Amino acid sequence: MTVKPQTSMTGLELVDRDDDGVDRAFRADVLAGLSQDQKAIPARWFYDELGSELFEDITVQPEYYPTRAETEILDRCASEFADAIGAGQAVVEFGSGSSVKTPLLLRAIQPAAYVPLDISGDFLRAAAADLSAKFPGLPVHPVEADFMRRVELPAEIGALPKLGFFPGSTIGNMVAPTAVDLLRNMGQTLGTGSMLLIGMDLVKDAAILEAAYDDAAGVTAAFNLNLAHRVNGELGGTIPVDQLRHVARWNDDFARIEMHLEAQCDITFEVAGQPLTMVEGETIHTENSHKFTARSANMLLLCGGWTPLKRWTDTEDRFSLILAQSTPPRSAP
Ligand code: AVI
Repeated sequence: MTVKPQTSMTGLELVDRDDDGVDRAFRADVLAGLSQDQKAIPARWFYDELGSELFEDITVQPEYYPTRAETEILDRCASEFADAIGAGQAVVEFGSGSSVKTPLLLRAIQPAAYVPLDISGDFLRAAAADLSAKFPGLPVHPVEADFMRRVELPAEIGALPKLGFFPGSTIGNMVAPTAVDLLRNMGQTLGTGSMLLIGMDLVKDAAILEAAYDDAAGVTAAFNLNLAHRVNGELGGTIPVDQLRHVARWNDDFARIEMHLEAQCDITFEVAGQPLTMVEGETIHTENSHKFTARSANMLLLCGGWTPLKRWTDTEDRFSLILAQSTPPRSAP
């Protein structure tokens, strides 16, 4: 089974294809992105089957600490999660939780129901079956939906208190307006007074961050370059992929790691019949991974309608999990 990060920024299952079988949204995003001054392709297109497998490989690379750090928090602080959250919650996971993280949380807090939300029905069914097998008495209600929008939750959990779970720091892959929209939609999906447990990666030394996104084994490079291969394979592209190189660099002004594909010489190519050029050193921007401080994380949550309640970090202070509560809308300070 392929694994993808817990987000709807991943491969879409309900694909709108033209008569030649081309994914219209992929083509539109790529052509629009490559016609900008700073060429760009949205990160959601990383996750075809190979991209999802490469992402899974990234998470076990020695330099890529976020998955291990977040898992350590969930494991080490289980009793604190139980105290802060309490039993009897309907846990609504944004993205289907096939990873080890979800069982750690469910074991810690003894929920009344589990609702995985995912746009990909296959992932959803696999994750739901996996969780049902691990927690035999727990009602599991999978919902196939794009959680970037407001989602109607199953009637069976209507009366239960709700805890949203959004691990992985996928929120960091969004620019601020998109992240705020998502947080607001999560609040509408779960209801005022609900809680959210969200993973957010922390600002740290640039060298550690750049290594995490440019591992020595070259897995992240392969993940990034796979996007160009995907454009060639699916959109009739002629990008000379061997003349692109993976670049991961820390942008201090925006507190984010940026991934780019950089032309190593002047190149010309076509995508979907469109002629394109890149001069040596020019890049295609493929991903942002924002990193947070305690304050910037709180500010983002507040902008999205969530009041931070409690924060946990791993023993090396690399990654945070924040518990927040959906705040009633207010018109005055
Ligand atoms: C999915 N997301 C949280 C990963 C991250 O760390 O930003 C995606 C990733 N890109 C390269 N490595 C990992």
